[in-house]
Amino acid sequence: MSVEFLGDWRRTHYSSVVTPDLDGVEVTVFGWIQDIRDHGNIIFLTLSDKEGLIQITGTRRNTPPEVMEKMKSLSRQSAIGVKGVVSARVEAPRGVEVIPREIKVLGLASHPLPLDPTGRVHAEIDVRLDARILDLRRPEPRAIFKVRHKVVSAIREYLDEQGFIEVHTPKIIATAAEGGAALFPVDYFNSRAYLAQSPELYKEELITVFEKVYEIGTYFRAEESHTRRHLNEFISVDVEEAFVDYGDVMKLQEDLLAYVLRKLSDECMDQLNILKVNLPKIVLPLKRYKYSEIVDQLNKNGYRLEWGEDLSTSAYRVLGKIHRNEFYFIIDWPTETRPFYVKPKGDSSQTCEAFDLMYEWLEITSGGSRVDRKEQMVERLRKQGLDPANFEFHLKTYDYGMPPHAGWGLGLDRLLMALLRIGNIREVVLFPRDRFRLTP
Ligand code: AMO
Repeated sequence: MSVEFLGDWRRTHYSSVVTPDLDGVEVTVFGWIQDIRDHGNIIFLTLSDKEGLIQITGTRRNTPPEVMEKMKSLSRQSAIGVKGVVSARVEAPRGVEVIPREIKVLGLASHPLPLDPTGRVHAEIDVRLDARILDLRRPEPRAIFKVRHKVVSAIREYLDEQGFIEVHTPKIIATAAEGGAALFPVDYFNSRAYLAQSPELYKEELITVFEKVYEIGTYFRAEESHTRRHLNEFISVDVEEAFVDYGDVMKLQEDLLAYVLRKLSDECMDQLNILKVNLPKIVLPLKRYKYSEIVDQLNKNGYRLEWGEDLSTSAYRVLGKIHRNEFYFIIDWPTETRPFYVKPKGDSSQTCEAFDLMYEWLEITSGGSRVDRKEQMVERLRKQGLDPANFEFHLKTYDYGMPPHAGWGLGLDRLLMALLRIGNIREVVLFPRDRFRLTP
């Protein structure tokens, strides 16, 4: 079968707006063939477009013979255009179908396909990711990415409304902001550069100009760990604000979360139904547990943790059991567990003004108040074994009037996992990058 030209054919209707009240109206629809059922005198073809499905029904009585022949030879997932007449019929899905007059084959699918996009045949995640485009044609991934889109637009709406401006900071950088171990090096002409792990230092500098900034960006970490919550490339929503502390930005974080949840329940019910999930419920303010309380909770539940230690994956798993269906903050972490830019609390340097937003076992966000005095910054860098000379440009900003400030970085992919109760980060990322996957 040969592929035809689009010519002057243009879509008149998406599938979703072809409804029984259009009975008798001529329409042009485009899409991909999801399914074909050939009963001889009658052929049903399910066409899928970005809005949903519409049934195309060819019959010996109403459809030209050459169109019937064409329908018989079409392959599933081919892209086609159909000109035909809408027919209201109760037995058809959604009570409506299109009787084709003419069909154009616009893009052929060659068989066998590596997986079945109707989802009737189960496929493991690696098989699905290898054929990700076909996989994305299944209703569930489509629903996930529509929800993801809505989450991103809700975040932008909310932060814009609060007076933040969106910024874009460099992704090719000269020095690490989040520790050297997890940097991806890049050949940069005659020198060595790295892929950005976060916009941390830039966003802190920018609050001395714009006061309230945010960035939704792609970041890179060369972590070797292969887990269900880490990727080597991920999206973070970063916020930074001047003249506030970590309490203020925690409030911003939870208000934003409530806004996103409201938006999804108002505008994404169809997708949530496809995914069969109920959104998590939250009551504000979210609980704020001190790190020391978390240590007690873990020890009471049989997990040995000394004050000062960072939480391991198995500690998080225990926390997940204690805090089922709960979004909560862990605050006031030991200073040693946090990066150099986080501000130690009051006179004590033992704990710092840091927090994580958690959902059950999963860390969604980390943030805190920042070191805003140059001398303290130099001291913190040295304590963490970093050379202040490598941070010359950042330290210079402190000479131009660095106010107290605070902010956070929210893992967008992890937020999706929590909202949709999905256990593997790869399900919520279009083309995930991990140690073993660089394609497609
Ligand atoms: P942190 O390193 O905790 O903090 O990162 C912020 C959030 O980003 C997400 N995240 C990841 N998601 C997927 N794969 C990864 N490998 C990965 N690493 C991190 C997590 C995490 O909570 N500069 C600070 C933020 C701040 O203080 O403003 C930072 O980068 O959800």
